[in-house]
Amino acid sequence: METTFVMLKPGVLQRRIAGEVLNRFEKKGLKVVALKLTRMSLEMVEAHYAEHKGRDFYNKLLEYTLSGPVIAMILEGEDAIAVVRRIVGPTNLLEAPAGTIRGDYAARTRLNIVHASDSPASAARETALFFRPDEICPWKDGNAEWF
Ligand code: 3AN
Repeated sequence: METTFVMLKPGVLQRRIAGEVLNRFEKKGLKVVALKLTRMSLEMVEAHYAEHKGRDFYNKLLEYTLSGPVIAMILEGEDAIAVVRRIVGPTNLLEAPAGTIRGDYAARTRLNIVHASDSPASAARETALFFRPDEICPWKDGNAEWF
């Protein structure tokens, strides 16, 4: 089992599609083990997007991420990091196929709806940035004995 970090960007609440986006992950069978609606601080956003500092889209990305509340979550499942990235779809708008979240909901690469960790190291770092250990709530899956 693996956990991954996902953040629904401010446009998701603006467009009232939070339930639909979360539903994509739940329907796949991923377990939500932590979930919160929160506003990121400037320090958090800078830490979260540190690898993009200096890129031409960096300032707008920061402003957009700070423009309203985000929904942060931790999802658990077998190969959760890769599975979630496949459900989310590629970063580039033109490469995101229909059927992925970005392919279905994003009209701009910068406003591409959802962030999902791309490696175990970033999942651990992003999880720690958003959640205290006592905010993570593991629960028993009734089907687990058949996995
Ligand atoms: P991903 O979110 O797929 O892991 P990253 O980490 O490369 O992609 O990019 C972080 C965020 O920066 C993206 N979600 C997107 O909002 C924005 N972004 C990335 N590349 C571009 C780009 N070429 N033009 C505009 N915005 C971008």
